[in-house]
Amino acid sequence: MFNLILFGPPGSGKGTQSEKLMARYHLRHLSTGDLLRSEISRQTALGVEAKKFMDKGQLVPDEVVIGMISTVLDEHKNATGFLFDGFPRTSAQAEALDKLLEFKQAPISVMLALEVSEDELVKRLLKRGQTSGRSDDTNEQVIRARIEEYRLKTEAVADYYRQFNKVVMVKGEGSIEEIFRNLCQVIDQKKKIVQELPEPL
Ligand code: B4P
Repeated sequence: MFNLILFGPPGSGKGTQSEKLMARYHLRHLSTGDLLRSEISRQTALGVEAKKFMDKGQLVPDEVVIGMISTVLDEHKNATGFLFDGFPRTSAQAEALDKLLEFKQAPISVMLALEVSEDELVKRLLKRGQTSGRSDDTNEQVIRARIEEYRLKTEAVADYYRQFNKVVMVKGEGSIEEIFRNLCQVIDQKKKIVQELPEPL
C-alpha cells in the first residue's frame, strides 16, 4: 500500500495536483475539504457545524474531521493506497492518522509539501472565488485568516513527519504541468524504495 500526503497552505495547488496524481497512480483521493463541502451541501448536522468554522477561515474541530476520515478509511478497506489532500492539518490529526494506519500496517510513505508565497496564494484564491461559488474564497480577510490558521496550526504537521524523514519540499509556483512532473519524480523514487522493502512478517 502506498499512502501519500499532499501538504501546503490554502491555494498551494493541493486539489489541482491531487486530480492529476490520482489519475496517474490510481490512489484513492481523500480530501477533507471536499468531504466537508459535501456535508454542507447535503445540510447534514456535521455540515451545518463545519460551515460555521469554514466561513470564518478557521479549521473545523479535530474530532469532527478525524471521525469523518476514520469512516472513509473503513469504507475503502481494499484501496491500494490513499492520497490525503488537506489532511492532516493539525498535530492531533497527524497522530490520529498514524494510529488509524497502524492497523493496516500501511504507514504514510511520503509527505509532499508545496511551497508558494503568500501573495501568490491570495491571488489564486481570489481568482478561484470569481467562479467557484466558494464563500471562503471571495473575501480577502477570510483568505488571510485561512493562511494565518495554516501558519499557527498546520505548519507544525510538517515537523511531525520530518522526525520520520518523510517530508519532501516541492516548489509550488510555475506551470501546473511542471509542478506535476516534479511531484511524480519524487513519488516514482519513493515507490521504488517501498517496492524494494521486504513484506512485513
Ligand atoms: P481545502 O478544501 O482543503 O482547500 P484549500 O486549502 O483552500 O485549497 P487547495 O490547496 O486544495 O486549492 P488549490 O491549491 O488546488 O480547505 C477548505 C477549508 O476546509 C479550510 O479552510 C478548513 O476550514 C476546512 N478543512 C479542510 N480540511 C480540514 C481539516 N483536515 N481540518 C480542519 N478543517 C479542515 O487551488 C487554488 C487555486 O489555485 C485554483 O483555482 C487553481 O486553479 C489555482 N492553481 C493551482 N495550481 C496553480 C498554479 N501552478 N498556478 C496558478 N494557479 C494555480
